[in-house]
Amino acid sequence: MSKSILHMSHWGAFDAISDGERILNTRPYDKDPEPSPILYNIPSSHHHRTRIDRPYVRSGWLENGPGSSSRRGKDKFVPLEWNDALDLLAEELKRIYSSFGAESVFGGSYGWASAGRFHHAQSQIHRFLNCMGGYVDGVDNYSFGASNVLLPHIIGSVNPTLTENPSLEAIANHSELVILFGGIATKNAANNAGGISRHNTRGWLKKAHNNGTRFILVSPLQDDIAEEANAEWIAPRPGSDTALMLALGYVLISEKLVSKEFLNKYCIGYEKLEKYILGNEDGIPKTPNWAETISEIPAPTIWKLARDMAAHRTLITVSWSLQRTQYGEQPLWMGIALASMLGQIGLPGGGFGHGFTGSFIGHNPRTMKVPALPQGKNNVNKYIPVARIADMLLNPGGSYHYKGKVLTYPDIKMVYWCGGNPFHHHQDLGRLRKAFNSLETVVVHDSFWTATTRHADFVLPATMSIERDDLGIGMGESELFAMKSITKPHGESKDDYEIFSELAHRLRIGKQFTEGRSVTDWLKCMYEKLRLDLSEMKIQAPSFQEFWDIGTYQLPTEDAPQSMLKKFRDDPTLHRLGTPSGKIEIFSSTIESFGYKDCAGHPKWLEPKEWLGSDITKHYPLHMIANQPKTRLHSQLDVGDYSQKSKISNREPLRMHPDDARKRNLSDKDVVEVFNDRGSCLAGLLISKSVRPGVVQLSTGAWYDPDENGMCKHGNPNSLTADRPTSNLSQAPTGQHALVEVRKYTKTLPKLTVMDPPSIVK
Ligand code: PGD
Repeated sequence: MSKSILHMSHWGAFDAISDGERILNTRPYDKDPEPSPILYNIPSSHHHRTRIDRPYVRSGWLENGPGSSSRRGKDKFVPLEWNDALDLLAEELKRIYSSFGAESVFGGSYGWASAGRFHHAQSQIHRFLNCMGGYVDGVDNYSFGASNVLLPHIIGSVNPTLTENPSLEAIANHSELVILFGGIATKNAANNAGGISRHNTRGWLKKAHNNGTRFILVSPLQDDIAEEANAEWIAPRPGSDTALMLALGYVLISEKLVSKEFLNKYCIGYEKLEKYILGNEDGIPKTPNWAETISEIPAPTIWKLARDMAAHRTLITVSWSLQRTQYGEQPLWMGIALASMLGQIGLPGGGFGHGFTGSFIGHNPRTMKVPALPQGKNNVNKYIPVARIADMLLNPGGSYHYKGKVLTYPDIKMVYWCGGNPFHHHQDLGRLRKAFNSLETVVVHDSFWTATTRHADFVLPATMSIERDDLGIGMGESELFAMKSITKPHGESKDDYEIFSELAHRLRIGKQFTEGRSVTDWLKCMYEKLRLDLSEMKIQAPSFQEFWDIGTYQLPTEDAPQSMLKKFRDDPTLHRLGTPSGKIEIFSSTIESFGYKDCAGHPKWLEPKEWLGSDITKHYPLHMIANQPKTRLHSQLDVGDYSQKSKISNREPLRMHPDDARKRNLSDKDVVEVFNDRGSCLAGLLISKSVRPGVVQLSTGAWYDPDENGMCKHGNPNSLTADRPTSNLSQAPTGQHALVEVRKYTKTLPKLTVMDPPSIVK
């Protein structure tokens, strides 16, 4: 029997036994109290028929050369020897860089890829393209794009929301009332970028509940918090949270429960918000009755909740999902304003929290940086907010607003992607297809025949992390893992590093890219840097070999945070915030000066284009929530057993309230068609009372599988979502919400295409 090998993934550490080729058994890391079952997608995906076994080039690209093509996504692929594929690609890179310059290459390459510090796909591609002369980058992210841009104006930086959220321990010990706008979903806490050693959200929620903490979930989905919290459920119309928060503020004002002391000392601009809440700005007082007409939450519930908030140590949290909608800046900003009105920011277990689902909120954070692969310098000064990719490709030279500036889109000829799946993560995938068709050449490295690889011209097979050595540690985590390869690579696949090295040698930038190091040399070099940093802290870490043999190493940590902005509360002069005033900006004159109607100087209720109060409901009366999946991370390993078991007639499950199913004459397990003006997809129906009436929930990540009319046969919600930015300020993605209608699918059920490799020319 071979010995078990410890490895790390975004959804947890695990031990695996293999015969060198196949994984025979996996077991979660023995120190993980609540391991994630997503782990069980790994063995079944490993040698799945959709693994890419060797390099391929799209048949139309070989026939006609580079250029726009509507065959992308439908074409056949020609298998090539590695040397031939890399020679051809090196020539194409030379042509693009010499004819159009580095400004014509989009290498933002957004995506989570796999755990591992060295084989981190984005670092690899950025390093390579920087050696080539640079690339057009994508800034911000799909997770918290609006927060990233808004928060520097409000609290000086996004960082407090990544590192100072009160820990679950602080909540269990100090919070009396926790109001979670958007929840703290266990499925989201299962994943952490770079890895997670101990899942513990459910345990802490249980402890908090036993200690008497009262949880109130504000969400259209009841399971956005674990049962252990025993939460009360308030289910507003999706997208109406800002109205609800404004009315809570109205009660605090009218009952004189506002902490003027806190506002005067730590905030600026409250008076303008108060004027708006009282209706002195627009003639509309934001009363609980007003909020009831918008959110459908009864006014008495709002009155009572506000009084309870003022009477207890209260924590208000806003999830990342709330800002992933049109005007997503508003609930976040208003959440901070509301917590400021209560005056508890900086007190243990009180104040404000954001993005309460990353595992890093449950741990004592590490005190030091961990080494990463240096990416080099990008000499191209052009970038786009990451979610503007289709706009950029469809409007070269077009202008758009961002952070108070007017920018122009570059003219992109080549897209090079490594470690992401835009045909999963972007909105309005039909539009993205048109955008990709306009390109001269598309290059993708991935391990699987995802929808993105099917839309590429060059497809280069990347190893999975289980097939290579790496160093693993998650965001904020303190346990470093020796991620040892468990099996040899599938087919002829290579690490991204090896692929880029071989290309780099052909392009005479080999030395610059590799610095003459093998993978093991790099791992040793990165570890030695960490060791040096530790020795400066008077800590003697084991040698690389000792660490590699033991398998893990515990880095120093600090106490878990008790509350966000504690230091600022303790001393607002010494720890002034990075805002122009150094305080929390409830009104931002900087944002006001941009003159954007869709994001003014203070938080406001702005009616979204698509929500249950809009006219569009005449045709599309259901509000679809396209949230993160339970059975996989994004689209990763959708072919794996655990993800596949959740499907209904091979389609992604769509949840609907029984009243809505009855109105449409639908039964549990029916295959349904979900549609709107932008597109359609099939899904398998799950009738559930955990979904608010009027709402349907379809998780992201089912591999996009369009038929000849563009209908996704599998159930990817981004075939229905709008490619609409949050606002002119952030230009962030809004994939969480869309209006749709659902009907029974009565035609013969089409076979999925995406679960098999594309047509290969022999
Ligand atoms: P993943 O499925 O993680 O999705 O979007 P993202 O593109 O990150 O894609 C990673 C890809 O990398 C996979 O295809 C995987 O096989 C590949 N890969 C893994 N390891 C390696 C490697 O080592 N090398 C290479 N070359 N490839 C590798 C996620 C994005 O989706 C995110 S973060 C969010 S928060 C968004 N959420 C929503 C949402 O809430 N609603 C909608 N409608 N849409 C969303 N999209 C966004």
